[in-house]
Amino acid sequence: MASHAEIIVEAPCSGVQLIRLNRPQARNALRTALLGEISRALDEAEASTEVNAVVICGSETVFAAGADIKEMAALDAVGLWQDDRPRHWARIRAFPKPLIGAVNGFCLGAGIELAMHCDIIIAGENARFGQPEINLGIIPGAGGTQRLVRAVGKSLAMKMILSGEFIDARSALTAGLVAEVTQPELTLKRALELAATIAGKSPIALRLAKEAILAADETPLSQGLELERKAFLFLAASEDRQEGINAFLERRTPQFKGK
Ligand code: CO8
Repeated sequence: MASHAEIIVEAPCSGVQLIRLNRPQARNALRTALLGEISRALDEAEASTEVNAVVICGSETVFAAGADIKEMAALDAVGLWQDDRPRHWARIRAFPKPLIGAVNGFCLGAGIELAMHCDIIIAGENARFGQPEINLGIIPGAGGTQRLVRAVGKSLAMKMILSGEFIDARSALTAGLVAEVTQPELTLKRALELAATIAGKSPIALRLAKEAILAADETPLSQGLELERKAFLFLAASEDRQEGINAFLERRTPQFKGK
């Protein structure tokens, strides 16, 4: 694994790669260098046959406090236009393996946008989600206006983005932004457990399932159903499908190979 200054990339365990955001002095503010490190870690995770799922976490009290306001303040419109950030976000978005966010504490601005790039969010009771950009005279810039409305609906997304008010973990659960709420000390453990369960499934089926679910945001129902059908048929040619069915019939645990 390559060395990273602002994230900690742990050795894969049970098919799961853990990426810890590690910039505590700035509350894990996602400056461009940090986003670049996430992007490179995902390149490595994508290429590794040992990794079948990835978990991203922050600390016990902060997932990420947003973009780095000091860094962004120094950029004018041309600087922002030439910025590498959109490329890093696109990389995170295109990561084909399951990506799980373990969120404790503040998850704000670009932080909630990073969490929403995850396929599943597990939140601690102490999680606080917000898009406070309006307080800076700006709006979300890494997909917040689009992903939040899809995650929580129009009224709550409007309230959060127009007022800058935060919501707590329970409200995030009720709204559908997160999948589960746990005690803060168990958030990472639960995310890793869930990731290990997922990592034990067929890598090809996981990849196609993720692709089909994400396509739901981009396509009309008829096209989405067509995509699902094609993916379903494609899987009929995989060894993993045969292994899954055989294992069920033989009452044993399947050994998926991603073939
Ligand atoms: N960017 C840069 N530095 C930050 C950020 C941030 N987003 N958040 C915290 N820090 C720094 C603080 O400046 C402080 O540094 P220093 O010790 O050198 O003064 C250090 O982290 C600790 O911060 P606090 O003392 O505020 O820590 P608390 O634990 O009391 O509070 C909070 C934690 C609630 C997370 C608080 O720090 C906070 O409100 N942060 C900002 C949240 C925010 O507004 N996020 C949205 C950012 S905007 C965004 O994501 C989109 C693009 C932004 C472009 C801006 C162009 C002008």
